[in-house]
Amino acid sequence: MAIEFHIISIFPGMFEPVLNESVLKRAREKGCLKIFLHDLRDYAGDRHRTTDDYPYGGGSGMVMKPAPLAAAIEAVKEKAPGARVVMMTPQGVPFTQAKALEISAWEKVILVCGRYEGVDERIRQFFVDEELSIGDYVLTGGELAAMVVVDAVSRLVPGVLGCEGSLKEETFSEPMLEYPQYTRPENFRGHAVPPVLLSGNHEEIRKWRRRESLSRTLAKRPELLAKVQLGEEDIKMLETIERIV
Ligand code: 6GU
Repeated sequence: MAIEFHIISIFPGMFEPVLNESVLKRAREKGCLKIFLHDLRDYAGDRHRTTDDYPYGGGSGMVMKPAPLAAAIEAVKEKAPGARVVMMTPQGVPFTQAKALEISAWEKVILVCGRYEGVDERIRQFFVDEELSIGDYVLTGGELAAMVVVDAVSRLVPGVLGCEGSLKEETFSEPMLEYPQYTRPENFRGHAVPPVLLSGNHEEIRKWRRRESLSRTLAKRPELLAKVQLGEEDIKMLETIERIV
């Protein structure tokens, strides 16, 4: 399995330092992750390689011109037939783990990074399949958001992570927070590891971890619990957990 990302941006240089480290670097070397960067300025028609202009109707800020974006999307679509076009914008639908899983099954993705105060509405209407936001705050542009999407999606593509087992239990596949983890030493500056983890009793360890996940989720992200399919054991455990908030 492999996935191919095409990223359209006026700052293609932002991506390599991030996408050329660690897991993603190795995935690219192995060939299961392909990333192509496209400089939007290459599709500007003028000598100054202009990609923005003043808004009709006035107001502050600049708007990304439609022509360079349309030309870039069309050219990239020709190199990547069948690719879906995703625009990164704070107006998009929230990017979630479920969305990451959906995208990880696509073969080719074009990520368009918005900049300035906005993008000409006709691009959104006629050239983009969907819009994604990574959260309720405003970034100076879609570049960091696109990197978040590439990272979260890539690690779900078979072969990208060395150990596929680590995918199963993690946060948000079931929308619960993870239990606390410890490694050596057994006593760190006077603070001991919970004894159950040293007991060798796998059933007790499983129960302790489940209870910790439930209590953490209840304390920090109670709204997530509504989405979890709680079992009989979970409900019993929750009854013994005091609500902290
Ligand atoms: Cl995708 N773009 C920008 N500019 N700001 C954001 C965002 C995207 N997601 C959250 N904030």
